[in-house]
Amino acid sequence: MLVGGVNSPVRAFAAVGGTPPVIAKATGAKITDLDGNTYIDYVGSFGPAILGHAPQQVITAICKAARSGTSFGAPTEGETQLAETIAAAFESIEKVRFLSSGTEAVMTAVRLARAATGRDKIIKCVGGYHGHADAMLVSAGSGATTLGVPSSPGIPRPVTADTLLVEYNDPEAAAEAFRSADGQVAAMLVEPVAGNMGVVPPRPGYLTGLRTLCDKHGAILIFDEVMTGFRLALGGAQELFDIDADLTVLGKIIGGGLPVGAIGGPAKLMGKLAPQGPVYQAGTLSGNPVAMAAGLATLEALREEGFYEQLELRSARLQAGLEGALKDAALTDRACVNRVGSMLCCFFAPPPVEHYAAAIKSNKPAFAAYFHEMLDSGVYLPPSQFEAMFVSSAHGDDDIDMTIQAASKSLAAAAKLM
Ligand code: KE4
Repeated sequence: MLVGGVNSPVRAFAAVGGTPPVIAKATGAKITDLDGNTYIDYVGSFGPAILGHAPQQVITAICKAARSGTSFGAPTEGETQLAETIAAAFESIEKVRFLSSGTEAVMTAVRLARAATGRDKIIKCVGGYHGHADAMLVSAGSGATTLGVPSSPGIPRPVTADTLLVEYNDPEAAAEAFRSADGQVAAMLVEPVAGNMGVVPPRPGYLTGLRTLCDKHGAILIFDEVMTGFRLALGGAQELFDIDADLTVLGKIIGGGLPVGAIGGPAKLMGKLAPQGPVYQAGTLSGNPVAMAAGLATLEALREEGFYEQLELRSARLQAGLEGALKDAALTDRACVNRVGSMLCCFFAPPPVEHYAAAIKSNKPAFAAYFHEMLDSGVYLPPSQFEAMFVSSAHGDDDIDMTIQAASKSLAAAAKLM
């Protein structure tokens, strides 16, 4: 009945083969399929489940909010409270607009940047994923040009003509793109930690370099923190790397597992959005009270003393264990683990993996073999080399130990294909 059996392509296991289990329920770090098989889950709904699944405080908040009505199409207290909580965490955010997905939020941030600058061009990184709005679905054009061409049928070429592509972690490529389109660039849109090519951390100075380029060329720096926001720190990558974006895109964690997106930034810029300003943006379920309650309960838990320190310890232990398993499988010259905070991935590509060009050299059959061996061992990884594993506060030491044990066995299977 569903196209491809799913409602989002990555869930269909196309990158790893096989048929995805249908999940019946999830609690804490575990998910259980219809056949009763339980897995240690590192998908975490692709990011939202930083507290693990069905955390009591979030479920209680959802039930309480739902009993008062699920959606009104009118202002509520909860949306203001969540906006205040977000603004308190991000120095660069004075005003917030909620939407219902990260895609919508990116689309709006780009429209706002174009309106604010009167310019059309957007620079994004090859391998950066910012949702499925037409202008974002671009792949590198022919030759050395950075001009984006549609990466999906159904997108008119002119729609992507103003999207320029550069290599992530390549400051010179960004500088060249700004030079070649001098005076025409509305914004640089970047995942401050790339999480959609697998996990690729920013090289020292890269993000600061983008900040300087945007200031020099009068462009807006948009940090797509849909994945990193509240994941890497309360203030996301901006706190971790001590850099302020002009516009911040959020999603995933701020909805506590319910559909939410958000953009945030200085009042002067955000004030251009309707109804205060002329830049139109709207949504029936934007700021939905049940989603706001779920987000608030989630962020409250993240503010607890020591939350991120504990998550860092667990995540570092997992990385060390996976690296040890790679060493035992004699794969350290052909595979590596990249991690920033509680987002990580095991690349089946020679280290270091610092660019998309390196990430795509990954041995996909080896990853697929590793993925299925892990699944058979009760560990559910994101079903693609180009996704991030997420550790939650619900992942206990036993879960980490079991995962490491499973990896030792699974990597042996992968090694046969490398
Ligand atoms: P949504 O429209 O899926 O809520 O958000 C799009 C988006 C925007 N920006 C970043 C950095 C993102 O990672 C995403 C969505 N991430 C993917 C997984 N990498 C969602 C999973 C899926 O597409 O099913």
